[in-house]
Amino acid sequence: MRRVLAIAAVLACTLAAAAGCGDDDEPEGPVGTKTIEITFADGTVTPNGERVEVKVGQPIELVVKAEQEGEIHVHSTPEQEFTYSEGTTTLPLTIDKAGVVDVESHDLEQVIVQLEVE
Ligand SMILES: [Cu+2]
Repeated sequence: MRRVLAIAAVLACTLAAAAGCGDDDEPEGPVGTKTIEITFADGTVTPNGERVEVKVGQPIELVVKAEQEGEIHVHSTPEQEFTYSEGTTTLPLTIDKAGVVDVESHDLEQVIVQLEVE
């Protein structure tokens, strides 16, 4: 019985997070810049498909750390492409339509983050 309740609590929590409730570290208020750190190392990338909530028009900065240069695709409409260099590169971007936008490395064939734009 106790176990069933625990599972129900976890489910409720997951649903709340999916709906955009309270999984943010940032305080509510004027929309600041959303910084997303992306690290390429040893043929992998971090994060790895994680969902990140942003607002329509919110300034976003992808801070990319990499051992070699490469390219990031942002599957917004229209699509945006960014190149980063060896070391740390900061890529500013905004999404002006609501929806889920994949940010991908085609070199690794990997979704880095999915921007949940609302
Ligand atoms: Cu792409």
